[in-house]
Amino acid sequence: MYFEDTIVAPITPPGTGAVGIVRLSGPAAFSIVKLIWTPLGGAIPNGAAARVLRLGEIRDPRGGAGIDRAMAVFFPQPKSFTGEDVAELHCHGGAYLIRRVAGLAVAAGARLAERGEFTRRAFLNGRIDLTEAEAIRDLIEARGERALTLALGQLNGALAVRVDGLRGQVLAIRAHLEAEIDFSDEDLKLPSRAQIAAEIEALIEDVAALHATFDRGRIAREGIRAAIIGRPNVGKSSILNLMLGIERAIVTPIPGTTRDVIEDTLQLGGYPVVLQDTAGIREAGDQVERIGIERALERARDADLLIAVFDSSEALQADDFRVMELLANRAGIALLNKSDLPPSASERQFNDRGVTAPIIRFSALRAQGVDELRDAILHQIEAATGEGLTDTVAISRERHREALARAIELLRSARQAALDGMPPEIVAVEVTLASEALTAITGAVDSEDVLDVIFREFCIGK
Ligand SMILES: Nc1nc2c(ncn2[C@@H]2O[C@H](COP(=O)(O)OP(=O)(O)O)[C@@H](O)[C@H]2O)c(=O)[nH]1
Ligand SMILES: [Mg+2]
Repeated sequence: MYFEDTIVAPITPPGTGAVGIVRLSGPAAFSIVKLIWTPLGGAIPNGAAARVLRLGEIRDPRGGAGIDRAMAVFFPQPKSFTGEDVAELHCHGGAYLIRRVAGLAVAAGARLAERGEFTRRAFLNGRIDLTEAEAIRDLIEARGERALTLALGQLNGALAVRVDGLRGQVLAIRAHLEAEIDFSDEDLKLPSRAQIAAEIEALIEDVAALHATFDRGRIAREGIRAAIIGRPNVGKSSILNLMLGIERAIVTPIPGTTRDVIEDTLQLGGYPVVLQDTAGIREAGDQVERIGIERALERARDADLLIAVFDSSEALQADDFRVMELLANRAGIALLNKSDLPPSASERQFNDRGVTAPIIRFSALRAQGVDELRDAILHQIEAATGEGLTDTVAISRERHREALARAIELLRSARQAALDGMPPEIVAVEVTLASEALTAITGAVDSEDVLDVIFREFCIGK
């Protein structure tokens, strides 16, 4: 499937840089580049031009004015990113310069590419499947090591292979059912209904296992949001600054200093952790502070993890008890800060009030308890992402999750139909729909595959 039009776009970010690249893709990509760019030292001999960067000059063909001294490279179809003829001009990275070069290409017949259009063409031309296309975006947007590993694995086809494996299982079941439909009156040993139901059950478990990787994928990509909460002056902002290693939030002995939410990202175990410092929660306060407290409560609600801070040098008070209540039934950590001072609050009081979160003695002043806090956060991440952290496959998108959920639902009703002794055609319909749901993840299509499996498994033609 090839497109008639040739698209062009700067593929490096807008702004200034050492190099800016303009890419063209489509049937006229080469002729357009040759119109605006001439190699230094004469024309390139035919056949010697592919995939080699060459120095040349860009000129406006209408006026002949020189624009830039730039490199060009040609990737002939089909072995290019999009599967079409692709050419790139590696120019000097000036914002105006790059716009001018793209403008020349448009004047010469190219059309400005839409967002993601190169990748979209790569998919439509069969160069990559949908999961690989998504992986390209994930790689670019990765904010931590985990996200990179998952995205690269997915780009290399890890998710596609896993989904294909599941589809293979579906096809095998379908082949069994179709054999029953086609050859039920012949003398063939066919799997029993209970056997088919058991096969479907095993498949449901495998699909569910992949479905369960969603949180890991999401957390790897987006990180976890950890809200630092507590009454005023317990040391929340000091803790944020200490964990980040920079003076991000203002620290003063005046209660109610922090009013808006201040957030920044920390890397822990390859996951981004978005730490959010919030206004101290208390009953009193002026109007601005009250809005800040509202926001703090909001963040506390939305956070994946609560880091509740208490001043251990003072007796616990009503506002502290309110913070403890926020910890109930949530992933949380309690920090007894200011442990460099003589203690007035003890762990026992937390236990007595039903706090089940791990309690860490901390001193932002002396930087004590930092390792314990990091470990506790990591522990929470591991709990949220599931055990198998070594698994390099994880679904990362709602689209994947919905497709898998649909497949599970269809397989459950197929299993039930098999157990109820429904005609094989009925079971086959559900199973086929499940296969289509899985297919939607990679965008691959199956039809001949079913026949292949039948012949391979049953050797009918012998
Ligand atoms: N002694 C001692 N003082 C601390 C500690 N952490 C914070 N403080 C002090 O407590 C006051 C309030 O700190 P801040 O971080 O602004 O608290 P927040 O209102 O909870 O954000 C400041 O004067 C800090 O220097 C600590 O671990 N030990
Ligand atoms: Mg503060």
